[in-house]
Amino acid sequence: MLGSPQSLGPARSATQETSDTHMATTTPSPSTSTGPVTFERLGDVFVVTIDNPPVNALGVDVRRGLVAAIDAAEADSAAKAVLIVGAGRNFIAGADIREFGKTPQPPSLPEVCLKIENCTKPVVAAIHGAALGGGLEVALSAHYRIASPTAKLGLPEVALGLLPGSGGTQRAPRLIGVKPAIELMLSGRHAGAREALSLGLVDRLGTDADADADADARAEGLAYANELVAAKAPVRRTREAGALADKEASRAALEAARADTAKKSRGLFSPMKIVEAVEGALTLPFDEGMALERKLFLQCIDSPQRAGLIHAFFAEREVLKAPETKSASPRALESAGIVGGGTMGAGIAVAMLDAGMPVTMIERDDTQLARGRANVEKVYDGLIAKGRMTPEAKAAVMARFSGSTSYDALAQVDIVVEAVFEEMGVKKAVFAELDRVCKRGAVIATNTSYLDIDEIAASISRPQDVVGLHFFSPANIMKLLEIVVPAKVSADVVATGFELAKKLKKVPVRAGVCDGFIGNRILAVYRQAADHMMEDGASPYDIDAAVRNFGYPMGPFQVSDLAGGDIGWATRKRKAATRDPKARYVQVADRICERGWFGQKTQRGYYLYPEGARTGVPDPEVLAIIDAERERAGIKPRAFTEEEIMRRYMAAMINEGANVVLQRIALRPLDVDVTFLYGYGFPRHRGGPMKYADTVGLPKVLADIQEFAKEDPIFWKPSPLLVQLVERGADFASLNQSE
Ligand code: 3H9
Repeated sequence: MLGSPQSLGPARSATQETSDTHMATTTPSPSTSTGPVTFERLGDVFVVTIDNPPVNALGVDVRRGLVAAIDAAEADSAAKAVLIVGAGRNFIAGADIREFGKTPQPPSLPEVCLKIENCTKPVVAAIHGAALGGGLEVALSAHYRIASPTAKLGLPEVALGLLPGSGGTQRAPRLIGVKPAIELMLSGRHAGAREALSLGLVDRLGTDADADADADARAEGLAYANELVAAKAPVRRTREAGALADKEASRAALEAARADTAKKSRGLFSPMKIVEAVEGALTLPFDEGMALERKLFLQCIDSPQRAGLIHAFFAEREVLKAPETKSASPRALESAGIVGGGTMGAGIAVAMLDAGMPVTMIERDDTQLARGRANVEKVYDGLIAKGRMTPEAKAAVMARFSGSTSYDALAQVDIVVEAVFEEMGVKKAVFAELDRVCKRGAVIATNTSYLDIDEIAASISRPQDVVGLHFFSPANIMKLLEIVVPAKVSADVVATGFELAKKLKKVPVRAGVCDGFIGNRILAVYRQAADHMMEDGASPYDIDAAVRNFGYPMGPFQVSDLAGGDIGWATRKRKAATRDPKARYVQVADRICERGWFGQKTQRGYYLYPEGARTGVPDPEVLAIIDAERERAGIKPRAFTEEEIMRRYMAAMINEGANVVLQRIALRPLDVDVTFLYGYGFPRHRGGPMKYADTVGLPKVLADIQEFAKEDPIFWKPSPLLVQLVERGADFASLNQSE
């Protein structure tokens, strides 16, 4: 429990005994440490330390502790100033996100902030590490702020579907003006300490920050507080700050932000609420502005977007906790080899070069090697053309790149990623070479999208070293990395895959071996649902529009045009022999590909791309092909609403997602969610397909599937997992605990 006023007895009496001697300002009081907030007086300064690992989030105990600390500081007559610091790596990372959606426990954070601001003694916040969200709002409620040079300050609530709800929307504009304050809130970005100083968000920069950053922040904060005491600095309340004095400029900045938000925040709830709350800072007295902020904050808390975004926040951290990352340590990962210099191989090479690794590329002859190198250089030349890289920086990166036509050049590398043609025979030939040349303990990875990695692993003498690393194109940009775990791989190789993802700043998801792993396997199913709807009466343009309106950046037919229709065509031909002859097969895509219309690269696919345009326009000839196919299949087209399109599209995705979890291809539903958020453009505010299913309600999803099954029982087979969960009254979230 927290320090009650009674438990502060010794601290108070120590002060009282010496209150009128010189010692009163130099003798430390015993510290009170009964919870995550500790307080003690050091001379004139009452030091309040928040120690709530891992990131000093402002959970209920911290909030209570802060109130108790301010009360104690007020009561301590020898305390002339108060210093608030964080223990560990951060000042405060914000409100405790895990508390949202639960019954709120008093005191609320706005009350805590007001308490701090109303303190009658100057309060100093000494910031190091993160001061984010509620953490920055606590700092803004203090009267003076000092930040270490590496501190990061921001109001990132928007990324969680929220707005700063502890006075941030009212205090930040008053302190630094509408324009920079609202920009911080709408972007959610973290500002560095120097920028924070120039904005006026902090008053002073500390001088040092290293491994002992919290000790430095405390020492420098203490020195600052003592200086303020010596100078008899007054209490200085942020709510009385004057940055809104120029009413016209403030209003202009607000209206510019409003117009920009209306344009950019497609479907997102909280950005416009931020604008509304900041408008309150301009038009209302502080207390009323705070009441408005609270009202809007609670609206955000209640929105499903908040639940989706917070799910995404935790899910992307949870995916890192695979069994192998807990049980094993990664192997060395200093140097890399890539086999294959096509788009994928070159993209992976760039990702590794960007992470500072030396990369050796293998190609079969000099011409192909030159092409591979050119593919790598093209990426950097693009950056130079946009002014985002200097030729010197490119030269420095390319100095770490080497190429060879001999596998022997890979003898010393720590990891090799094979990215050659998707054909089992070709892959096995490459693996035989790698088995021959690679040093013992090297990780041998394949970037295959579909092939059986167990079979590839079994073809060499060291299956324990073989893992799947499925990058997404363009590999230097796309964040998702599926780490595909074959049966015989050793745990430290899997852990090395996760370590590589960290090095490359990618989001790793552990996947089991099957055709398409997590992402492409599920994609294959909902893509068919889209094809069925197309043949049944919805145009590809209707379907794309429905999917975009759901929040995706693009619809499935636009994606197909971007990726190149020939890729899917080749896969369909490969699978033709094994396809269930009774299963429905829509031939529209084949008709389009037979004409050589492969999408953007051939200037037409489902859409027309006149003169290389990147946004397509609907093509009447495609509609005629679809009509002809409907006729051939004996289908009388019917109308689809957007809602029906999305019900079917999502039901197919969720059902296959459930199968993937059931078969342990994905460890948990959240692994499916992260795969789709980072590899397939799934709208983040919906949290991922499995979270979305929970939001809609599993009984409803199952009922949809059962209804659709009446038309096509082969395609629409309810996943046994979905059925089980509905029978138990459970949801996907119940399966999300890490193992
Ligand atoms: C807010 O403040 C609302 C207010 O305006 C109004 C309130 C009324 N709560 O990221 P890491 C956990 S909204 C609970 O791996 P890093 C995280 O899940 C909040 N837990 O470390 C992980 O747990 P685990 C606004 C949190 O060093 C562990 O801490 N603030 C919170 O790479 C380590 O996290 C934000 O949005 C939290 N607030 O990065 C900031 N934050 O180990 C959110 C983290 O069990 N946080 N955890 O997996 C961050 O951006 C990063 O965590 C940070 C550290 C940069 C601080």
